[in-house]
Amino acid sequence: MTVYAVGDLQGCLDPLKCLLADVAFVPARDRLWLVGDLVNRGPQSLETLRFLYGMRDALVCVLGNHDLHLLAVAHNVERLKKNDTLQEILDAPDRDPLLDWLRRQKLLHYDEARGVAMVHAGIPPQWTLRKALQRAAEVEDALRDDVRLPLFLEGMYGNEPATWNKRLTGMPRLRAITNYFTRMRFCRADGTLDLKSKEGIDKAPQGFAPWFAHPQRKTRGLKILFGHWAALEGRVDEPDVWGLDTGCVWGNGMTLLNLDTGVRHRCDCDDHGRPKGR
Ligand SMILES: [Mn+2]
Repeated sequence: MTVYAVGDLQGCLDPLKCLLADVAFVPARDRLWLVGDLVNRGPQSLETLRFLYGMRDALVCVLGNHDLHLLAVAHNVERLKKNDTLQEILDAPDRDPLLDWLRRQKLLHYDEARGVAMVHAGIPPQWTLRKALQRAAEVEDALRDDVRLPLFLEGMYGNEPATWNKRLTGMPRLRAITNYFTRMRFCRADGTLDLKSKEGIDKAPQGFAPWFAHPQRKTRGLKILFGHWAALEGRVDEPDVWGLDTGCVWGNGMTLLNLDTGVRHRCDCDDHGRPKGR
């Protein structure tokens, strides 16, 4: 068995298929980890979800902001935005099993034997792994609860509270947790979020740094895989932090990491999220 991790798919199925063929991936034997944002913006969101669902026993997946947005739209608590490419999923005859599988995925995965964690956006500097796992479970529980699910999806939107406080309760608490795991890029050392900037590290807002760069970050030493931040182009200047979003949907590429060897495989993509020259 070989374990691979792939960056944000965003509805780009062909590059994923190319990469899996390149490494001769066998679902019955190997494992594929996904950093989330499986759908949206790209050309094949429905086909991507179906493909993953068909090999779900071989997957470990964490949810991204686009995945949560899909769930919110499907539960009629949010509308599609202009650039969303999710309508085909909403109209699909098999949408229910696909969406039900999606909402049972995690926000944070930790493989104790490998000492590797995976999250869509990041783990805020002020949280230990233990606290992060507990807080991810709070949101995961809400997603799995039929009664709480629509209330959570309706309340999860918004940038406040920008700063974590362990005495937060209710929806503000779940929103802060969700924003850390699925939307964070820049924050202050105390975890205060800036959710507006999407640029690279050289464009950090005054007083802010990438979540992984804070010297006092409590998860230092832990291997962490993440996606979400295409502007980094996979370059992270931290020994144990691996950025896998290389912007396939924006005409860059898709990255597949062999977790056993550390070798990165790449599929270059055109502006439509299709493999280039294949
Ligand atoms: Mn994202």
